[in-house]
Amino acid sequence: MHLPTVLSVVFAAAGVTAQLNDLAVAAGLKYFGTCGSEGNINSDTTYRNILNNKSEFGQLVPENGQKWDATEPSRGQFTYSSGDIVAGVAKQNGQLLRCHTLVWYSQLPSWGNVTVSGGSWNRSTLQSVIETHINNVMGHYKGQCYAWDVVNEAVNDDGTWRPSVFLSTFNTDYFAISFRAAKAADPNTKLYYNDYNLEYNQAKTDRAVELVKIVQAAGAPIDGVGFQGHLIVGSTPSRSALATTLKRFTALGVEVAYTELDIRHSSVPASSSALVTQGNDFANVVGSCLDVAGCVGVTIWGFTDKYSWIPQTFPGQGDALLYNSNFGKKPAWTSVSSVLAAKATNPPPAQTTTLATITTAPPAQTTTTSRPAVSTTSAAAPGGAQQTRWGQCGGIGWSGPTACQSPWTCQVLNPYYSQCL
Ligand code: 9MR
Repeated sequence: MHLPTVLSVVFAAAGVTAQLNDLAVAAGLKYFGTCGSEGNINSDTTYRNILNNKSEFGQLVPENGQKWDATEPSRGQFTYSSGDIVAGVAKQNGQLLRCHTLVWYSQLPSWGNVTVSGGSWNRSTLQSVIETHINNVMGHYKGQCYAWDVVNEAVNDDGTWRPSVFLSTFNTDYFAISFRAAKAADPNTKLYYNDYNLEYNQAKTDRAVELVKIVQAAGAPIDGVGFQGHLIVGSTPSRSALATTLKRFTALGVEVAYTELDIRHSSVPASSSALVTQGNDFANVVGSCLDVAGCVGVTIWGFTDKYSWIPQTFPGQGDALLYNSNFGKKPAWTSVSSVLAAKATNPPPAQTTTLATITTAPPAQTTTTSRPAVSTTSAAAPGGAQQTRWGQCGGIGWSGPTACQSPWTCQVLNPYYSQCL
């Protein structure tokens, strides 16, 4: 039987679907989400229907609609027609909304002959422009955003501060200015610093750690750091290395999340073995989030290879997502669902005994009162216990029973999930 089908049977019996957000929540995350591409929502029904599915994606991010050039195309003139598209879908479906992004060197507007990036600003005038922008945009979405990317991509890959009108005007003071303005505009949303290539734990990561410390030392609020996760098949760090890097930030008292995950092939079409490697890479990233208390969720930067920013930016590369161009689920989808399912069915020993724990909430908050029919065997049972039909019996991170009740046998479906079939 095909794994998604197997998982569907198991989780349907337990009261949840084997879809990514349901599995992620069952595994203890707040969400599994995707960005939504404004242009395709009303033109592609298949795309829209998948995006609408809260069991698959419990959180959405506007891909472009909330950026500065979209929201304040003329100075002091605000428009939300694009930003409201994805926000509206999330609202309609009861999905969380991640909001993206406020102070970024890119996608800045042209304001006649006075551009944000090219204008001759002093501290006072540019601070007023930043505060006006943040106040208006966050004001419009007040109460709707689980989190906001307040400052985006302020560090170069070599660990130096990225040049921008903000850096040249304020040096690093613009971080605290932006986070303070954000707190004033919407005190109840999580305020994030968001960047790519933090995953490699090198000079750029060191500088991002410093950024968080700078904001904190200024007495300004910062709640989270977003690891964008624009990664490359075969060059993605291991699960444990990724977890180590995430923990550098949670040690500072902020939460972390993967915010724009995609893992691209260096050349397409990908071979079948490259598709498997891609699946393992995705599982390592998602698994690292599961391994770190304080990693709240994973967002992929689009779900279908049909629509992705990558081929335009990296010609000849791509196919970086979980669904192919025909909306078929790729091996990477199976790997992600498996690593989530493994955690959902294998909560820490002190917390539970059966699959019933996955029906309502993260393991720490649940009880073990029902649905013994799904799995009568303790997930953390001592040696000798035998798993029932459909139950997990192996896989990376699994510490429960590895034998199956007769006549079922333990079959390896992938490195993360073996099952009694
Ligand atoms: O996916 C976005 C693409 O449609 C835009 O053309 C591009 C413009 O800069 O931005 C892309 O999204 C970026 C995100 O906002 C910030 N991190 C990097 C993403 C990929 O470039």
